[in-house]
Order: sequence, then C-alpha cells, then structure tokens
Amino acid sequence: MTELTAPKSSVTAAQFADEIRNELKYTQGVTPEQAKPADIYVATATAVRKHLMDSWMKTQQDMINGNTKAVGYLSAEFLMGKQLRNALLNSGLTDQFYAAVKELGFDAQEVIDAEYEPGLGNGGLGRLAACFIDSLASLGVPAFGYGIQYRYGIFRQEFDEEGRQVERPDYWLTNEDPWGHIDYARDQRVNFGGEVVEEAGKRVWKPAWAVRAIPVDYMVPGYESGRVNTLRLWQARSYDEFDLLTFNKSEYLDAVKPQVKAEDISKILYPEDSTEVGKELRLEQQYFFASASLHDAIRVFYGDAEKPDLTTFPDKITFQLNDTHPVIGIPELMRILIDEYGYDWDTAWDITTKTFNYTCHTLLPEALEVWPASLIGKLLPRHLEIIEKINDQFMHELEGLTDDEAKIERMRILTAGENPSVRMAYLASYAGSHVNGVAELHSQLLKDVTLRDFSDIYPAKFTNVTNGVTPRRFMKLANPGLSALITEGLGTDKWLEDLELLKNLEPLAQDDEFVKKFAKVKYDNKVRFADFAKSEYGFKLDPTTMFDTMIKRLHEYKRQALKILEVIATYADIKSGKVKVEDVTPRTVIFGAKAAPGYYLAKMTIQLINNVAKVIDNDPDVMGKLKVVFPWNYNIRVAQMLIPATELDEQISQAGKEASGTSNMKFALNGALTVGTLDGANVEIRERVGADNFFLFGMTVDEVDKMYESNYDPAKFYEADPRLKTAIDMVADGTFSNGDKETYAPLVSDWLTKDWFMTLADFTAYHDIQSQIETLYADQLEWNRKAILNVANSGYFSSDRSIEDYLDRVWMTGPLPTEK
Ligand code: H2P
Repeated sequence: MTELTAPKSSVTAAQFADEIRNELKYTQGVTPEQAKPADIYVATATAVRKHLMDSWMKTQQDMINGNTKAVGYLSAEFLMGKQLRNALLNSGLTDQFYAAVKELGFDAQEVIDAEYEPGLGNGGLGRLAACFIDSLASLGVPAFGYGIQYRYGIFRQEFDEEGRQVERPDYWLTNEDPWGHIDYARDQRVNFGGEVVEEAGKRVWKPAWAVRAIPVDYMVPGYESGRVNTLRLWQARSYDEFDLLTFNKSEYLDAVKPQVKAEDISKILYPEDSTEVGKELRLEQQYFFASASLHDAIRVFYGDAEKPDLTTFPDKITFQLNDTHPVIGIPELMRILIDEYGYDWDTAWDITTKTFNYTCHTLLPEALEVWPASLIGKLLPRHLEIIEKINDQFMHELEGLTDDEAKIERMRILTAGENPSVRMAYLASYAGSHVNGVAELHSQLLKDVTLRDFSDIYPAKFTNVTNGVTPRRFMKLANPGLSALITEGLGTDKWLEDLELLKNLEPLAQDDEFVKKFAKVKYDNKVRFADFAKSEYGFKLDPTTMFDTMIKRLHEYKRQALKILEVIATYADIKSGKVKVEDVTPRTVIFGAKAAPGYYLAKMTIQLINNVAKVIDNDPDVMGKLKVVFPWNYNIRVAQMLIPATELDEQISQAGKEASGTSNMKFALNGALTVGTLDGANVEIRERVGADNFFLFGMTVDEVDKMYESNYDPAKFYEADPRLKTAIDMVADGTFSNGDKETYAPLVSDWLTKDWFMTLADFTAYHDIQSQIETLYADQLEWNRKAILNVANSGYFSSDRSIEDYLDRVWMTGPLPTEK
C-alpha cells in the first residue's frame, strides 16, 4: 500500500535502507540476513527516532529559552496506539520506509505488525489525551504529556466457551520498546506515609517510605510543524532492591517485598478499587505521577537552582488536570512550594491556582473521585493537613460570597462528619483557574447540575472545549483510500492540517461520479475489514451487508443492551415470519467493548451479545440477513480498521450521560451515518452535518429528567411493546443460554425493575428509526451523498481545533515562534 506523504524528508529510500542496516548492525547486532520482521521494526523505529532527535532537542531549547508558556497534560491514561506509521508520517519518511523495507526483502505489513500496541488507557479519556498531544505538537505548542508507564496496560480480553469475558494480563513490554527512552539520570523521589511533626515552628513531613520515579520519554512528533514534544511516562522502582540478609536466610519472597511494593505502583492501569488495598494503590499511583511530574517541570525550567523564583512558574507551564486522577497534584504543589522552597501560604496559593486547570469528563456522580480522608492521611499526612487548610480557607471565602449556608455546606471539599472524605472534583474546581466540560451539552450540564454551586459562585471559571480527534491517525493512517479521494476532490492535502477545508467537499455530494468513487472506497474498506476479521478472528463477514458498529467501553449508560435487544427482536421478527426474509436489509452488527473486571452487569451483557451472535450464526433461517460479531480485545488497531469500514454508527447512550464521545467524530469523518440520541457531542455533530443526515431518536435530557421524577417503571414499557417483550422473554427463557433460565436472570431483573438508564423507555423509538435507516440504505447513492455531507461538515471535530480552543480559553498560550 503506498501512501501520499505530505512532508517529504530529504532522505532517499536507499539512504533510509542504509540507516536501517546500520541500526540492525550497530544497535542490535543482527545482519539483514538474520533479521526477522521484528528486528526490522526495531531498527526502523530507532532510525526514525534519530531523525526526530534534533527537532526534539530544539523544541525543548526553544521552550526553555523562550517566552512561550508550555502545557503539561497530566493524565492517568495515554492510549497512544501503535507508533511506527504515525512517526513515519510525521517525519516524512513513509514512502522511503515502504521502499527501503522492500529493498531489504521484507514485507512492510509484517514489519508494522511486529509492533505491540501499548494499552495504557481505558477508552475515550486516554485516546483523547493521545489526540491532544499529537495536536499540540502539530500546532507547535510546547507541551509535555505526563503519565504512568504501566507495565501491564488494560487487560487483554478473551472470551471463554460460554462467551464470558476473561481478563488476561497485557504484557506489552514483552519485547523491546524502541520508542521509549529510559532516562535514569532524571529520576525523582516520591515519598509516602509517615507523620508530620512540628520543628522550629514548621510542619515537617517525615515520610516512612519512598519510591524512585524513573521517566521513560516518548517523542511526540508534530505533523508538518517541525516540532517534537515529549510524553514522559513514569516507572516506579524501589530504592532498596532486595534485602540480601533476608535472602540469604532463604526467605526469598520476603526479600523482594519492598521491591514488589514499589513496583506495584506502576504495574497496572486502574487496579480494582473495591477493596481498601486497591483504593490505596490507586491513590499511590495518582500521587506518584503527579508529584514526579511537578518536580520534573521545576527541574526543566529552573535547573538545579537552589532558590528559583517559582512565582514565575505559572508563566512557564500550565497544567491541565485530565479528570480527577491527578488532582492530588494541587496539595502537592502547595507542599513543594511551602515545605521545599519556603514560600508562605498565600504566595503558594497564588502560584498554585494560576498553574492548574481542570477538565471534567463525566456526568456520573460515581465517576467523580472521593477519597476517604483517613486514606489520604495514612499515605500523605502532610497533604491532608494542606487539604484541611484549603477547605477552611474555602469555607471562609464562601461565607463572604453567599449567605446560603446550605450551599456552603454542600460545597465542602472535605466533608463533615465522622468519616470525612475529600471530593477531588471540588478541590479542582476551587483551586483551578478554569473548569471545562468536553462538549457543549456536557459543559452546560456541569454548570446546571453536577458543579452547579461552583458555577453559581465562580461563573467565570467555567467554559467548554468540545473534544476532537486527530485526522492524521484516524483519517490519513486509518483510511488511506478516503484520504486520497479527499485530496483528489479538494486538489490539496492541506486539509490534514486545516480540517475545516473538508467543507469544500460539500458540492461533490451532488456529483454522482464522486459519490460512486466514495462508495467504492467504503466498499473496499469493508472488504479490508472482512479480510482482517477472517485472519484475525476467523469471522466470515459479507461486505455486501450493512456494517453497523457499536464500539465503546461496556457501560450501562452507553446502552449496548439497547442494541442487542433490538437485534434479538429483529431475529424474532424473522423467525416468526412477522417480517419477510426478503424485506430484511442484511446487516452485520459489530460490537467492540471491554467491561471493567468488577462490573457484573456489563460482563453479563458481553456474555449475552456473544451468545446471541452464536445462536444467530447457527440458525439457517436468518443466514445472510443478520449476523452479529464481537471481535475480542477491541483496541486502537481494530478501531483503525473498523471505523473506515462502518456505514452505520451507534451512539445510543441515555441523553445526559455521555459527556462527549469521540468515536462519533471519527465515524462521521470517515463517512458513516450516525444513529444517536441527543447526547454529548452528538448534538454538535448533528447541528453541523444537518438533521437530515443524522438518525435521531430517543428522549431528550429534559424528558429523561421528567421520567425519573415520575417514578420510572420499566415494566410498563415491557408490557407496551410486544417486540420488546418478546426480546426480553427470549433472554429470560434460556434461548441464549442453552435453556438455562438463570444465566441472565440478574440482567433481566435489572431491566424490568430498575433500568436506571432507561433502555426500555427508548426501545420503541430506537426501533422506529430503523425503517428510515433501511429505506435510505436501499438507495445507495442517496446514502453515500449523506455520508459525504457528514465528512464535509465534521472538520470542526479535529483535535487541532480543540487545542486552539484550550489555548484561547484555558491555557492562554500559543505556538513557539517559527524561524524565518
Ligand atoms: C470519557 C467520557 C466520554 C468522553 C471522553 C473524553 C470518560 O470517555 O465518557 O464521553 O468523550 O471521556 O472526554 P470513555 O467513556 O470513553 O472512557
């Protein structure tokens, strides 16, 4: 596959082949004859890194020596995806790579496949962070991504014989990781535990143990910007490797205890936190990376100066708190300033509040972290004191701003009572300069509901930045066919840097020739995905059927249940003859989702989907009409294959629950039509692509609220819609569990008695919209016209635009000056 590469490096393919040979020989000690694709991959990656090295150093120098404030993006997740093709694209070496690898006698795809995808994130939050650092570099804004280099990322998902999710450790570092450079010399000490004592009138923290934080640096090359930023992920190591004395007493396990304890901190992403120990580990992780990163930023900008002027810190760097995970950084910066650098409280507070901003990514109260004060006190006693003082100051400030005592009480950062806890979102909303949501509707709901008291008192803090996605990875790399067609249609490839240029495709939606070419690209992408699904999963997909996709974390509010119930009802319609087989629009329904290991109903939903897929597959009556597949271990690689192949995108969350969504943007940009509710960024997508080009259904936020108020009773909906009743009855009667009625009983009971996210209430509307979808699909020319209009009008959803909004509304900085 050849790709149009925008920025050309002056290196020729022959030279690049020599560079790869050199790396093979001098770095890896392998001859080209001995080399395997994995060796070529490592050698290529090493060569690409060297190409980026000068720009990386220059970007850092310009950042330190200039006056452009940098951005520190603090995030527990960075879901980067594979690096090789992205790095080649951004360093202008794509064509040279394909030619050089051929010259060396290798298959490029095998080399690309040798890279193991790091799963250092869970879903949209982590992928957003990855898109943002790509855009920051592409816009030439100096930035650091700061996070954790988990040894095991999100679990590798498998399905067992019964269709249940099985979690396996994802040891992504099993082979060499040529992108990450471990920088032992720039380590940081992170302390824990112990007590605070009074010494010479000062509060002094005497920690009980410490962990060594070692940075692993990843280069983040910008597209066409000549800038290369840094993603710095921390690894936790022990200071006391192991206890030789104990070891020599043959107590081998005891000897490595301290080492294990330290290294546990960066061992896995989101350890199960239903236990006390699990909670403790999470807080340790959060403090670990927040503390190391803040110290690192001070080192970067002030070197080893003993008495740096840290009042200038907020002019050097602004820190974005990506959700509540890094919020412990607020008391940590206060502590650093007061205890380590001797500033008084007020000066420290002034610096701290100017340094941090907070992005909230949720509307679910349970997703806003709250830590027991006792836990903070145990792990970070000095921080608890600081939080108490922040809370006192806050209460005092509020008394001056409002007479509403109930409101003041509601706003406590540290709750009152016997077992107080610390509300991290409140701490961030008080201490941060800005607070933003991630789509217009979400930001509005934050102001109206979730953080209402805060927005009443501090309205100026609140703003919106609608999410975005990088067109480099999700269009250029994922969909070379469509990218080439767009470039042909627009007569330029500048759209990759200025995505609003896609607007100029609009007239082409009326050009039948162009529409046919577009349809051909989509069809080819479906064939490509079908081939991939065959070789990877053994699925047999028919690319002439409609590809109907739902990919996202498995969560009740996202309502995978709504989709599978509709599939079951359709299956029943065909079986009963209610719908004639010849009237059915053949569909391939594709799910991709992982469920949190401790999330019982979500895991049961996965099991149900797998078994519905199995039953349908074994039923000749629906053959060729309906098929369900669930490729396991959904990840960025699968997303990059599947999104371009999708025709219908499912964004069917309960209105008012999905903060934004970002796959909805990727789908629209890749020419899928969306069936969705008025939720998250769906609202803005629909506004832009036009109501005629979006399948809207379901209750609005207001209707949902009214339904809650009127004591929602899901059973009524079950009784009222015979299709829904049939579908649920089939789940209950064992149709999808070999006759066993117990398997899904908890799920069925939840639907009929609770159904918190109102799947049942929206079912009929969801079904009704299907006939519109199918009528349009029958007219392929019209369908594809609308798909093109989706592409043309989604340029707004570039993460470059999101970053520009952050620069203007939150960070108040911009790109580094370019040299003339
Ligand atoms: C979350 C929200 C999404 C949002 C994303 C990025 C937490 O992602 O739920 O609505 O688009 O952050 O802001 P996810 O559900 O995919 O884990």
